[in-house]
Amino acid sequence: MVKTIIVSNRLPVSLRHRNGRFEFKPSAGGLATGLGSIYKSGENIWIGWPGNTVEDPEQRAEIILELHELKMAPVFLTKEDVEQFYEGFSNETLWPAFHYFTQYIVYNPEHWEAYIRVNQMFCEAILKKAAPDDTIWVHDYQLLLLPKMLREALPNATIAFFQHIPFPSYEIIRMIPWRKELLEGVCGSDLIGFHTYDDMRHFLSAVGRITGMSSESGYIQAENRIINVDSFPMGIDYGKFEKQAKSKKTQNIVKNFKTQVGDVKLILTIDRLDYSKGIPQRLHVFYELLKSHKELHGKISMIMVVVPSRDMVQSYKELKEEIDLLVGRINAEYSTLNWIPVHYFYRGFPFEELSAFYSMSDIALVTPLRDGMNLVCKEFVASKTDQTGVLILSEMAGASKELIDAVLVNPNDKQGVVDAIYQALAMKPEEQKSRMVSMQESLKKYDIFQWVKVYLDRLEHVKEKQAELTSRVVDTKIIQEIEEKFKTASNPVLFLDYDGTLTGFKSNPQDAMPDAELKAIIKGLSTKSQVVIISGRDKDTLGQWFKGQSIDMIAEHGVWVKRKSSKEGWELYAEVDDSWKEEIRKIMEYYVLRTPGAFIEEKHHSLVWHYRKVESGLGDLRMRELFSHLKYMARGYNLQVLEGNMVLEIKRPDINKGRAAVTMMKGIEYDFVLAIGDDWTDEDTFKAMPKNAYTIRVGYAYTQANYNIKSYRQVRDLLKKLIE
Ligand code: GDG
Repeated sequence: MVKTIIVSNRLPVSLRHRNGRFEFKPSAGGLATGLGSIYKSGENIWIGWPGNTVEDPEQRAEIILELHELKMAPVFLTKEDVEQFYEGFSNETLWPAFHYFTQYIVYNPEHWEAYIRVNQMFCEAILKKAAPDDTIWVHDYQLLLLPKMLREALPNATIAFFQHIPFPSYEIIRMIPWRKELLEGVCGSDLIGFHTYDDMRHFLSAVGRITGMSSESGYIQAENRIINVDSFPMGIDYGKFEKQAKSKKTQNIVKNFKTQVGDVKLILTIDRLDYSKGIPQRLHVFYELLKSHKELHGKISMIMVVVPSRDMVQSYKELKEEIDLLVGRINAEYSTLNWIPVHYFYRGFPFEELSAFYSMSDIALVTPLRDGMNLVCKEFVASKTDQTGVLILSEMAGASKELIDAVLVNPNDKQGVVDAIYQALAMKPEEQKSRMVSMQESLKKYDIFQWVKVYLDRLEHVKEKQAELTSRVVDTKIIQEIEEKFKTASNPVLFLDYDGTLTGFKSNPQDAMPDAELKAIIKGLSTKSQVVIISGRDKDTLGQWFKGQSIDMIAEHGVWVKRKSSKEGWELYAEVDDSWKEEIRKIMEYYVLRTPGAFIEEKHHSLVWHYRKVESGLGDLRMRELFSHLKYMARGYNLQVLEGNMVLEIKRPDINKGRAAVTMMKGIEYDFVLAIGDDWTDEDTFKAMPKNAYTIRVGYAYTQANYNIKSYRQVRDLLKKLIE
């Protein structure tokens, strides 16, 4: 049976040493709850690091057995792995880069080596458990290389990746020396998920620029499959927080806590210790609030929970000291005998006490400088079962895209946040309620269970889409069939497009001339069959490149034809009316002037605007602009504007490769027809072919052709077979 393997750096349990023995403490995190129904069922399993080092082989064996009972399998990391892979590359390179803290990025090749090594260890641990068709769902930035490693070992597996932290702009990613390997690593997946649309947009742009793979509508076109990239904002276990807040236990804690803090308005902040969370900035805001609003003294307190995290890393140690100092300063300056401005805790709390904090607070101040999603703000909203309270939320948290009824703030705007707190303190109960109700409705609907479901449904959908495309891929059986039919045919014909089909693309189109191998293939084919090169190229270039070959040629998408039998040379297949060219050329020239690297190619029946050599992104932008400009002009002249591979072409609509191919075949009985092409202009050829023809599109795009083939290299291999 096909099983699902969940993989994350940390298992949903923590291994602790206690009096020479080990014990496991389950994690109460949202992800662990959400995925519980998945990894606990059937043969499924969760693979990851248990969070502690174990050197003794006997103890390791014991742990493996115990975890097996919990449907988990461990990856054991050594102290060195933890230092270099986890604290090093993951938390000192990727974490700061992905959260836009470029000043903290450490570029250490040894850490990078450890990152590769540990990703490989994860891969090996998975391969011990995985069958070829299993589903493997990899989580987060510590394992960016893993999807590709898995793909190489298990080409047919379903591999999904979800990143819990932001994905930054290309400008940041490009700073990391190992950016290409990291992106290619993730692209081993079938589905790549992020919390927000901005993250996915940044990822797609980085993939396009750094790996060269293009994408359309969230689908990356990889060499042999499509990869879907999408946004899946993660939810919480809403019911659990709501139920706990209402429980007797929590309400008793609330009563007790309230007596202790006294009759004050409470502002709650809860974070892991991390510079991305903006904790010192928040303390500066609170200081400013107390300084500028003396009337609030004695009437408002902050509960600040900072959960210890990564405190072995230098920048975190410094952050802890900064927070300690700031809290000390505020309390020293403003405390009275019966009022403490900041109740500060550097530790975690049991769930029922956390719930009490959420439930009793009037304001949650969630102001990270950058956060992938932020679950604390969602948990606060779910816990406010009496629908009072105000959420102040940073625009830099992924959650702000969903919780638009929060009071949204820019965490760098100190006065703005001070004002937001003041606004929250003055907010009427009706307004609090209407904002709260609307946020609660949304969080209830898109909870963690829904998130898992939507993600896995999408994964299934991608696999179906891939299957549709691969069912048409030319395999050895089809190659054999084509070979047999070709070799027994008495009157075969081959229609072969040139660029992208018989040869790769060059940044200068004139450099893509046929090499010796291609010339030999064409020569070989032409002794056994009629060969028609059917291209958008101009007739002079084609004529020169295939001089002396015994073939037919169709140039400029069917304007010109040269028969091998005819002594006349090139014949005009279509009436050329180029009265429109002057005006259109002027427009195109204007776009060339504004776009370094762009140039115009003039053909008899068309004008082509090339942007292959233009800075990536800019070329696309200008092409879209030119497209809409030309579309408007084209109507008046009855012309057609077509988007090709890094080109925009404007031409008469009745001239196309299909029409030329049909004219060429008229009156001749062929018993074998093969047409191969790589772009939209070849779709006209495919459509025009007789029913029994073999039609093949290069690349994995949707097509009218019967089959797809990977690249021009495979086309050459196929053609070589025909002349063997
Ligand atoms: C990463 C991304 C993204 C906190 N204090 C206590 C406690 N917590 C729990 C909260 C919450 C979790 O920790 C913190 O989650 P966040 O989402 O706020 O932040 P990260 O840890 O940075 O998580 C983040 C997340 O992944 C999910 O994709 O949202 O952007 O950085 O669930 O409740 N739990 C208990 N006691 C505490 O004192 N029991």
